[in-house]
Amino acid sequence: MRVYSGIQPTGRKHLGNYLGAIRHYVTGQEQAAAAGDESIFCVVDLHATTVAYDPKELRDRTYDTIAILLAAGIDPSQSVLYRQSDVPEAPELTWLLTSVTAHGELNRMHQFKEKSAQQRELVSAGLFLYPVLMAADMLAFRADRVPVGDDQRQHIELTRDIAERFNARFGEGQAILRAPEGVYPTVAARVMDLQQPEKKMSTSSGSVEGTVYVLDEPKAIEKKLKRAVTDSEDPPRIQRDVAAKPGVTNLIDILAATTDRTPDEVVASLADARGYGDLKVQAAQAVVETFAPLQERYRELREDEAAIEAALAVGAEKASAIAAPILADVREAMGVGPRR
Ligand code: AQP
Repeated sequence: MRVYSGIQPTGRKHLGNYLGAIRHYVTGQEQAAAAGDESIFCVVDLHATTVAYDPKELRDRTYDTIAILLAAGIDPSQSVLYRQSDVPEAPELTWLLTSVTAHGELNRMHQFKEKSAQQRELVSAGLFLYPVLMAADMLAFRADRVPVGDDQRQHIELTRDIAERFNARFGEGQAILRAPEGVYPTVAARVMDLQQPEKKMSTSSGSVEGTVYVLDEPKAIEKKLKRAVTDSEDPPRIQRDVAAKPGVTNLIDILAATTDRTPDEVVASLADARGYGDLKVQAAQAVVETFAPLQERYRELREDEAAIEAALAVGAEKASAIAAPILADVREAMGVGPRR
């Protein structure tokens, strides 16, 4: 049972990234190890080049993101942790998979529509092909389970379609590529922006005050959560209702996820609260406590870039060793390169 997931090297990862993905990487790492298999985590620096970015910053932001993953509990002796650009197999597979990916499918991707609208100077072909590179990442490793947030459902579905189409076109009855399963959190699969709770918390399009970063100071975290937009229902009602009470629902889910309780348990524990103040204070405290140990470890790990590079070199070697034979199967099936 192989677990795989990728994350962008934006450096400033937010609460949505943490609750929707990063903390489930650690659970996935344990599950894969228990099944005697690898879990594989990738910091996707090639994906980061598909929108306007600063080349002088990309390496540093990649180190930041790696240090956050290590601080959150990814253990390179148990998992494969690698930088996307260090391993050539998935980029090669991307090109090969374009032969079984429809232009129309890529045109319908929500993320492409949203991100292309944000680009001022150039909508790159890379942004259009982003989902194929993402599919290639998972398929180059024959991943079984992919822990991701709810916003990635369309990408996972496309990956499954590409794998199945590849097998039907080139497999001659064999499943050369494996269609992975998306694994979505049961709570906080889509953390919403604290100021605009009808929109997801986001790196590129969120509000500054509505986005809590993993590395935010405790005071900043408290301020953002205490100022979270709720609603003016009178009397105030602490209940989950995504459509009518998106802000309150988001806070309940954040508190539930950070205290390992169900949303129902959180609601029951606040039955006597008179306003939304208690909910906000408790959510702020729980987020601060969740991030405190991570932030401490991050500060130690981030300082040593040579150690990060050394860990990445090991990760790249392990990743290539897994992906190379899978790529050889793909090339053979497609008639590309010399006969085996
Ligand atoms: N709001 C969210 N709630 C739950 N999960 C989320 N994820 C992202 N936002 C939320 C999950 O985080 C993982 C990494 O996402 P990414 O690599 O796309 O990183 P990012 O670019 O920093 O994430 P954003 O904020 O989603 O960026 P924008 O909005 O700029 O594209 C993924 O598993 C994702 O599901």
